[in-house]
Amino acid sequence: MTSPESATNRPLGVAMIGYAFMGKAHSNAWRNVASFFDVPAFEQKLLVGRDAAGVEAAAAKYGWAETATDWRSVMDRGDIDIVDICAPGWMHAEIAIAALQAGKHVLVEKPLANTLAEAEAMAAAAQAARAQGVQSMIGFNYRRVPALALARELIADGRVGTVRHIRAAYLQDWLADETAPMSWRLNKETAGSGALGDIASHAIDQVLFLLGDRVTEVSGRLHTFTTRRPGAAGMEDVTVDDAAWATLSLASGAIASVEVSRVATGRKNALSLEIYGDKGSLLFDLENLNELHFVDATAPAREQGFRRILVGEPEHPYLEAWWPQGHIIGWEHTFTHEIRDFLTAISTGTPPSPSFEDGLEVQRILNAIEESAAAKSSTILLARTT
Ligand code: SOE
Repeated sequence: MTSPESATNRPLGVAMIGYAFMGKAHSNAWRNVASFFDVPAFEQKLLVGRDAAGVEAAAAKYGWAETATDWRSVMDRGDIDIVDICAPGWMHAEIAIAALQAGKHVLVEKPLANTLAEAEAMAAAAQAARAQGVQSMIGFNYRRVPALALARELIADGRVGTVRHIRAAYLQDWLADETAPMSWRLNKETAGSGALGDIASHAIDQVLFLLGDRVTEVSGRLHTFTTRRPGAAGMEDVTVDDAAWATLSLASGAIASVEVSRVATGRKNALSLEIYGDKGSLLFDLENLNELHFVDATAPAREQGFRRILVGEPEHPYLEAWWPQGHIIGWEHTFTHEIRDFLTAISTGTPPSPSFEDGLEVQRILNAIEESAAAKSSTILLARTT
């Protein structure tokens, strides 16, 4: 099983499955990436969605050459080398495993899957495909915020010393209105979980990414504030959480608190991270994503205090490719960086990060939070996997 493009040296053919919010964000990235970064040649060949008229309209808008209504048709096409999965979580495992087995490189949106069993099957398929030169990556796009990539570098360079604790919060309010309608995101069958899988997955991935650490113990709590919402069939049961809390113990001895909500009135898309070490600390807030606040506790006491780093220099991660210094970027650029890293990994044959195994690790932690919450006040020990 070798990827087909290597035989002919033609541009990589890309198919995207799903064209809603994430499909739009990824399409924008596919359209822009080659204008800013040196990436291997590729073509936006095919957009797949179940509704023929909807997918055609989206393809015309987002620059995809053709459309299809059945994702299975992608797997036999010799001109498709990359499958980008932006469909809802309940479809991830089946599509990703089929694509990997057909020798296609796969990028999949987070969370990896809706269940631990599906995530395990996906990680196993990714491992088998990798041995054949077929790459896979999970789209935790916030790893590609330049300020967070810089924070990771500063932590790795020892600039905050030994990290003692980290606060990760991801707060939104699109469900604060109790009359907001039912959707697939509020049903356990289709979404797997609520705020937990949707946004705690990001917060937990950041803890692992920033610290390069491993979670050993989890204690969690989940809550659903509005248990019934208007749906197509009248009032329907909400079967996922509105908000989740967890404390995580890390192998290094650090402790993380994670707090996520989709009913935090006034908060729109507020991912914040605070990292406290014995030599310094870092603060990040997605609502000001070009800023990182850093205190260097080794400086003389009378000079200490948080200083604001405007992450807009060509020396900062990813930024050399964009604008002259100080000309800042936005949320959508994180997806461009993600596609750039994925394409680079394919062309160099280097497995990209975060891998499906990284996605599985996040899924294990999400699962442990659910188990701990269900058991009320228990702590779940996570088995060492590597
Ligand atoms: C919706 O809650 C959502 O779009 C998530 O699904 C994304 O992953 C996050 O980036 C923003 O919020």
